[in-house]
Amino acid sequence: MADLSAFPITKRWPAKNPDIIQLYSLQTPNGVKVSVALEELGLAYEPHYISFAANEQKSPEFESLNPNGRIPAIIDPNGPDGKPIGLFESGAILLYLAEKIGRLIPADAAGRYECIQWVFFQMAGIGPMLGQFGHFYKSAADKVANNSYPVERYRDESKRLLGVLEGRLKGRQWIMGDQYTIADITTFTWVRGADIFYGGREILEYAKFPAVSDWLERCITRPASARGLNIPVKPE
Ligand SMILES: N[C@@H](CCC(=O)N[C@@H](CS)C(=O)NCC(=O)O)C(=O)O
Repeated sequence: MADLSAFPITKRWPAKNPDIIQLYSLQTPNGVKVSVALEELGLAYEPHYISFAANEQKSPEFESLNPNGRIPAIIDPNGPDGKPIGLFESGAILLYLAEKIGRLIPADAAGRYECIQWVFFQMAGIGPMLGQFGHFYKSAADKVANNSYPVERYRDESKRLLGVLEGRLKGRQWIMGDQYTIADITTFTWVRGADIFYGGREILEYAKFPAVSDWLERCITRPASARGLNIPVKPE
């Protein structure tokens, strides 16, 4: 049985089965990226619900794994050289999981870098911009009641990025063409999130991005991806 005692997070969220991947997460756009990938890869894992309501992501135990105090994070008891590894940052986790199994990422070097390029495009663009849009449009709407500037700024930048994605997806089934990859997973979770969490579908004019809308539908109806969107479940 794997020894995870070097990871203080396991004291607060004990592993029932320390031999499988431990996931610390919540059903947010960044959180579900990892459960979707784990489901798609068919890997065994144990999800732990990190409560934002209780600010658990800022607890010393959680921050022992991710000093940035944000979900998602994982421990893989069977990391490189068979040793346990802890990881945070959803893009790094997706890349690690895809390369561990050799799926959800193109096998050839050029395709691999192209895929990583689109993962970075999401991590540095789509995620932060749609996230700021959601903050000002929904979460902090009362704070900007007399100032339309932040909403307009992030709305316009989000729409511009959706336009870039539209161009990429036109004539393609997935971001990398025929293969569903971590580039799709990291991106669709945010395009979905801006709609369902922030109610942004109309103001971001999704109707003007038909290739994005069709692709989003293809992503969320994949059985494994659909399962991952509902993990982790809030404990009773
Ligand atoms: N770049 C990070 C961002 C992670 C992130 O912002 N997670 C949010 C949830 S989607 C979070 O934990 N927020 C809680 C907080 O900021 O206290 C990643 O992709 O993993």
